[in-house]
Amino acid sequence: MNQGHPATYAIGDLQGCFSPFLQLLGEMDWQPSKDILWLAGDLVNRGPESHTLLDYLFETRKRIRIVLGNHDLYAISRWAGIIPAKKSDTLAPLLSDHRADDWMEWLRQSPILYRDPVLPWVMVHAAIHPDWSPWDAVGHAGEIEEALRGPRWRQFLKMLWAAPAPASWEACRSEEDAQRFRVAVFTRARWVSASGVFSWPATQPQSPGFAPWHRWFLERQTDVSVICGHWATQGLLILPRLLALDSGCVWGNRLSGVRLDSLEPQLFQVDCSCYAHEEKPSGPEMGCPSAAAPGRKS
Ligand SMILES: [Mn+2]
Repeated sequence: MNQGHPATYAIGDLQGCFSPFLQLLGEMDWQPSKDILWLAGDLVNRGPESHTLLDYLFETRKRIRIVLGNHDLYAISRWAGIIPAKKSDTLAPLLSDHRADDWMEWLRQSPILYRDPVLPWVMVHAAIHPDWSPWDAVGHAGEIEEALRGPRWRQFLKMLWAAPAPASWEACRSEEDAQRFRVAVFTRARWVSASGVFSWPATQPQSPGFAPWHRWFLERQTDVSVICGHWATQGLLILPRLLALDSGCVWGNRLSGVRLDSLEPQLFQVDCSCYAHEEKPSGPEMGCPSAAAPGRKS
């Protein structure tokens, strides 16, 4: 264990699955009074209990490090009234809660990239561009964070939704293109070519020459270790400098977490098969029991 550093754990995509989250915290023996928890983004949406989950995270936020995922940016945009609801959206109970403004303001101020001052890990939701050094990545993430926190944050979100992201940095023709590209890299990327052309929506490569972003990244950026989520169909991936933690809880697979301040990452998992349905998860009638936040009335 890392002497003098609090016990630190990281968990993959929660997507509003509050009851497996509490179960996993129990398996880890996570103590909010002294331990730290990292969450790799996509905290909300698709699952049934985004509101209960955000309530818990907001109340324990001093012990929690988060990065924003594509679903979190979507939720902020829905809350701000910038985009209409998608069919698969499960955010209604969250958005109608009287505490929603506090929760969503907290998300809006949250980072896209988290770099720990002590532990050697950098956390993003989806990916880092294979050609971006850690310093470059911090700068690109900072451009997004500044826009989201700044006075023109609504215009920024509207702009993000107004046009698709260019497929490569070289194809960006304006600062708006560059912002759409940065957001897509950090929150949605999976497959990319050796020359840095991304295939945004794809969970499968669309042509030969594409590889998972981390294949090029780990080859080219040798000084950094990355924690990410987002890629449930790839599943849990533990490599020497990569922890890809989305093991598809909301799809009925597992919720995964690791202890980071040990010599080797130590894995914890809980079963989420109560979420396994033929249809996409759609509401609180799903099979998993709902859980109230400890110490609070739900
Ligand atoms: Mn995602």
